[in-house]
Amino acid sequence: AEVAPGAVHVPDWLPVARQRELVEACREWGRGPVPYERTVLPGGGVMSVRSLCLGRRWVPYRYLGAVAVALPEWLAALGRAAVAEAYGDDGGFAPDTALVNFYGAGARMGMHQDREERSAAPVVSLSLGDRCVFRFGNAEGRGRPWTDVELASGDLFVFGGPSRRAFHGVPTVFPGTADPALGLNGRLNITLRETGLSF
Ligand code: MD3
Ligand code: FE
Repeated sequence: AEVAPGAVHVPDWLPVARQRELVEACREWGRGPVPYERTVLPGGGVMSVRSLCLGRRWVPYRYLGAVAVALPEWLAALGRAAVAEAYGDDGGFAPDTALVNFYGAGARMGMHQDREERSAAPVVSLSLGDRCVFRFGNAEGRGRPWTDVELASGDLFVFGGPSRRAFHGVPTVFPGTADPALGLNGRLNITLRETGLSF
């Protein structure tokens, strides 16, 4: 479903077996040299989400060159397949970064824009585990109008074109709603991005 121009939601895109593999990969990355961490914002606020970055390193609000953990080619290929699924063509999508967000009990993400990437490429979002409310706003500011969409495990969302600059956030995660077969207590979101930065 096209929620707004360039914003395409594909519910239940990933089969459960693939979701399980992704959850296991997310666990494995967390045991590596770049653990999940709460981001401390320049104003002193601490995000409730725990994040990990593959490929580039992200600090608020920019990417750094040092690549501590490579972005696996199979994950980049999944991103290309995702763009092809949403738009009918992968458009040569070549992500160099995956940002993985973990939402434990009570975690949420305030309304924000993703402006660090120097590329017109879309962002691919994959959801795993607990269901949530994803709030998709407008490019002018944090306020209304917005559209609330429920995201469930296995859902794909691709944000390109005009939707790329829209404010968005995750106001609510519904605890205990993940398929028990996933063995995940909380919600994981993987976003694949082209930073457009070369180091
Ligand atoms: C719309 N993550 O990592 S994914 C983020 O579910 C982020 O963890 C949320 O917002 C999450 O920056 C939402 C959906 C998403 C990701 C990137 C976007 C929507 C976007 C970039 C531009 C517009
Ligand atoms: Fe975002």
